[in-house]
Amino acid sequence: MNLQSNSEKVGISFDVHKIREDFPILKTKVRGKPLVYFDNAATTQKPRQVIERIKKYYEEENSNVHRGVHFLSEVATREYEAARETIRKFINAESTEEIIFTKGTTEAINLIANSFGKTFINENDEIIISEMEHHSNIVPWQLLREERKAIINVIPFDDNGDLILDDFEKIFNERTKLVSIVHVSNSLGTVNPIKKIIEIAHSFAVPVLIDGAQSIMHNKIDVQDLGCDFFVFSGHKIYGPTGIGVLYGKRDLLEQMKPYQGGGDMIRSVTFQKTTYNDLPYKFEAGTPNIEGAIGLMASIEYLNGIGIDQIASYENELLNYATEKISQIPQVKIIGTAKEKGPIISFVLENIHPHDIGTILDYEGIALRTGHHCTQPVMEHFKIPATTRASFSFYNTKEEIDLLIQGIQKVIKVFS
Ligand code: C6P
Repeated sequence: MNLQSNSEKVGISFDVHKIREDFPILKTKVRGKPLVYFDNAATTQKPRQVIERIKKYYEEENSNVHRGVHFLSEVATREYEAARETIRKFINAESTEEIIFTKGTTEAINLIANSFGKTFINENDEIIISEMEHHSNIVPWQLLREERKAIINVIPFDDNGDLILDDFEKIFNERTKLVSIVHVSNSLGTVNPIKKIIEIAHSFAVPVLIDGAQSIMHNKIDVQDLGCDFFVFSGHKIYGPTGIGVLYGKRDLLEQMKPYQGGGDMIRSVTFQKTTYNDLPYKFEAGTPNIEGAIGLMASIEYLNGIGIDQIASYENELLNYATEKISQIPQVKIIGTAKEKGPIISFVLENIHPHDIGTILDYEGIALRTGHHCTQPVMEHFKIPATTRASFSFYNTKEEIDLLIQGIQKVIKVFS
């Protein structure tokens, strides 16, 4: 099927076929078939604007930051800090001091578990997470639990994938120190009511960390409006490079927290007797940072701003509804994750066919999706399944591609029947 045939337009300025032209990799052929990329929750593809910005950095600006008085170091520092300001604006943080560059979501959560943990969490203190967390928002707390003898409380979800919040207030007590919760589940697609969760946690004076790895690219995030204390995300899931991510934290908390790692940039002065630390945000950025990554991430955010996050959200929602309707018509398919509010993610299982077989056959059709437990083994345990097949959509996907997926699933069923 010619993916360029039907023009799908949402609003006046969103033309998916024009947008696809910005993503060189979408022209790839997989075994002679056009690539259908539905693994966007794992990582998104990069527009030419990001690729070219990184090339420009290495061809014209490459230098270390905050270290030299020479021209190139000043240019690199200016661009690196411009990236921080772009991110600040994008999520509406109050100040760039609250924007810390990390390797990604995982490192940002580990930073908080280590630093906030060592500063505020002691024996028998409690942390609340949910049953649908990614391993990156479970294991760092377990490591802390081992070290500090802390307690982890888990909010359950129901069989649709909606959090059960009826008893949420009852989990809190004077030893509760943090709620750490995913905004959009990567394996169920559930959009959690984080504003309500934050409000409840704050009524007990407990700070909240939001794992925004799967929400930052689909929805407008306003950290001041949400009122969250920490918000973390990865650059590679928002059309930017790998190896860069962001930790937003409220200034008063970050100021109280101990440094995460020691080294260059995070110090003010060092003697063998005593070291004093740099101001925010540098206190948490030890060593030469990922300069190229920050600049590439700035380019990806500028690109998204050019399209408009609301247009993106509305188009991706349309894709989700279309795909859900089509997939639901196949009797052998069971969708895992039918929450009231969902991001553009569909996990499913097919009766008696292992997801890895589904993934392999679909790969021969040129369709890239993810099979496995998606680093959410407790979610699989909830449904008593080993794995799911997951299709996750981006604004560069089309309804024609979803039709190809449906044909692919029907082929899988035929092969195994
Ligand atoms: N989920 C997926 O295919 P990193 O790897 O640090 O960029 O992101 C970790 C992470 C944390 N939280 C959520 C909700 C996530 O979805 C992810 C990454 C990928 O679903 C890789 S497992």
